[in-house]
Amino acid sequence: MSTYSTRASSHPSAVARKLLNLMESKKTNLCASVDLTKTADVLSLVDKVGPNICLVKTHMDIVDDFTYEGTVLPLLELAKKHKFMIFEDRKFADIGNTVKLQYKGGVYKVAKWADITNAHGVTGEGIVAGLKEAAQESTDEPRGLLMLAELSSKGSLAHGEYTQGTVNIAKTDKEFVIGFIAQHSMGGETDGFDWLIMTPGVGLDEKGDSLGQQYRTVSDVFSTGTDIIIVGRGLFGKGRDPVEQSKRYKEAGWNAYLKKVGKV
Ligand code: BMP
Repeated sequence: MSTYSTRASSHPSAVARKLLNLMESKKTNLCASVDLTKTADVLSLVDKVGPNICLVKTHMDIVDDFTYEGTVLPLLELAKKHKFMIFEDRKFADIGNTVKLQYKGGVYKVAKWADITNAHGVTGEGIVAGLKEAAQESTDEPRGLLMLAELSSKGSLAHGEYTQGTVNIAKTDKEFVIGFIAQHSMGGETDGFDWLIMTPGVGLDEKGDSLGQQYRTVSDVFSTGTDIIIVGRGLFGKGRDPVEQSKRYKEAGWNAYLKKVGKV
């Protein structure tokens, strides 16, 4: 198992290289999922957890008072201040031409500001090509895509043949597709791929929620191939102190990583 910095030195994606280097220098593989509905709350949470994370994951379509100037620009400032990257969890799932329009335009213009976004494989490989065209037409900055190979929620249909089909779609673009939202490693090493595995559904205190979410522990997800843990309510849920919790998950994630690469 290679270290993040070794992987950074040879990764074909500029986004992945930047993220892996950031993880090594900040000693964190924690992605904060900031699922809050007011811009002020999003920004305040991000400012608190910023020192302990490598990535902020947003769902901008839940932010009631979203504007580019009021929400995105201050978030980009915080990204500079605390050195983290941004992942809009948009879960695109349409034909290539439509996702191209959705990623580039509309209210959110995700391609303009998010380093990373994600997509389902259900519509086939045109989704990768469409999103890539949108990225190239929107910005000179590097952009990366994660495919949703598996989901954390109870009863998810994304397993077996579906997951394998999604992996095959990811293989169509080695530079733009940087990895997966998944619960396990998706292999690929023998074919020369070095995919980042980002795993949501991580929680140290609860087993799930009332709407089908299922939580696994940090050490459990690292034992099955995770590179980055995605934590939402574990950081900001009722009664929790986000600063304390982000330190706790950062430490748990980093220790699990060190163990995996044989450094402890
Ligand atoms: P929480 O840690 O509060 O359960 O939040 C998990 C976050 O990860 C949510 O934003 C959710 O949309 C996302 N997510 C998930 O929970 N499971 C998946 O399989 C894929 C996701 O994107």
